[in-house]
Amino acid sequence: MKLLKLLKRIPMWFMMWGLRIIAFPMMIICWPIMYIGEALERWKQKRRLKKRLKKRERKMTSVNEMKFAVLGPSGAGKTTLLACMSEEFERVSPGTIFPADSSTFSSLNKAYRSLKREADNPDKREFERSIEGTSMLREFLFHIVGKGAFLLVRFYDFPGGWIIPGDSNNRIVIDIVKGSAVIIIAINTPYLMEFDGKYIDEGCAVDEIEWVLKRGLEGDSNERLILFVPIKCEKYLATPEERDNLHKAVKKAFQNTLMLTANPLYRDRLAIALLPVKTVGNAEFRRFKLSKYGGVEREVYRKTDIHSSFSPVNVDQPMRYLMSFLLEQFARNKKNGSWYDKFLSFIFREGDLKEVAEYIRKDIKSDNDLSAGFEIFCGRDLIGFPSHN
Ligand SMILES: Nc1nc2c(ncn2[C@@H]2O[C@H](COP(=O)(O)OP(=O)(O)OP(=O)(O)O)[C@@H](O)[C@H]2O)c(=O)[nH]1
Ligand SMILES: [Mg+2]
Repeated sequence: MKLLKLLKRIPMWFMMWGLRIIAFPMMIICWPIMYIGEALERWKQKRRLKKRLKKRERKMTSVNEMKFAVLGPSGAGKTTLLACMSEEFERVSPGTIFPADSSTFSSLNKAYRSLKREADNPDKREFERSIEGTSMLREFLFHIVGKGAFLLVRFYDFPGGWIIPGDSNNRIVIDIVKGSAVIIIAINTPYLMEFDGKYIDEGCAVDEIEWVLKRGLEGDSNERLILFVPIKCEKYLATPEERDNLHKAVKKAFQNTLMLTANPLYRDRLAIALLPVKTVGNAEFRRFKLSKYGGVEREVYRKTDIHSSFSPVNVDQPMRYLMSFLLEQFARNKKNGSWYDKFLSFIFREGDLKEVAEYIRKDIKSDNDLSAGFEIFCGRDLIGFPSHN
């Protein structure tokens, strides 16, 4: 650079000394060299910046990859919930999420389709098991796509038996919870509500879930969203009184987790909400078929009407909550980024996810909407709701 500046000055010096006869030829020789040199330097700078941007992008991918997981015992309905959440969300808000690879959602689509087929079957009054249990850890990837930017979301489905503390895969579940910004707890509602919760240990595994949560949350300072999602709860959402009873039962069962909201270690970085959903809509719990040992052999569900069809309610909402939470985190990380990150983001016109966040929040239901029967226990602002709401 110093040499380039010198080349610019040499003809000027000759001009100042009155030696125009030398100054003009010097201009013709030095200035083109100077311009070529400067262009070369700019090109080198751009290459260096590009390299650094690539490095930064690598960092962004790992920083901005968000994870979530569903916890619940075997048969609670985790896979079904994941399938319905993504399908229903995609149906009501098309063009927002995209599978990151072609195989990602195919197994979930299959689960969704067989649930729908069973619900729509006009020849059967009883609603029977529609999918097989999960036998191994499955990972799913999708992108939330905004204007020139995207957020990679990874989520996990694993066999419910893995949450039992003695299980050899229990450590994997704890590690998944440790790495997940959002944890969904799938509550097998009939076990919580029937016979005053007599069979709660068989179908809800509250102690196991709270144990995994405790181990997964301790020792870090990350913000988390915990969503309690009661499923198979068509029967328990019919009237405001029944909804109230459901809320009371969830609060009583998971009181240890809810007590975290009073703990100064967690208070400001934890959002917890209760979102009961109807995944099927037209099948209600009837009774437990008991084994000869007195335990539950299976649940019996009946369609409300033989001609009724699959009619999920609010199944897109858990997806909206978790996405809104992840996008809120993404926006805050970006706002609190270094000046260098902001500068690069400006220079390269990096897109943002503001519009997609607005789109997702447009149809989000809060606990102000009494018909939804939702309750937000803490962390409204972390989810993206105004805190005074
Ligand atoms: N009636 C009714 N049945 C449901 C609902 N959701 C799931 N099921 C049934 O419950 C069964 C178990 O659901 P899964 O989604 O496989 O449960 P899971 O928690 O993934 O179980 P594992 O994979 O064994 O851990 C399915 O065969 C469905 O037929 C629901 O909302 N209502
Ligand atoms: Mg499963």
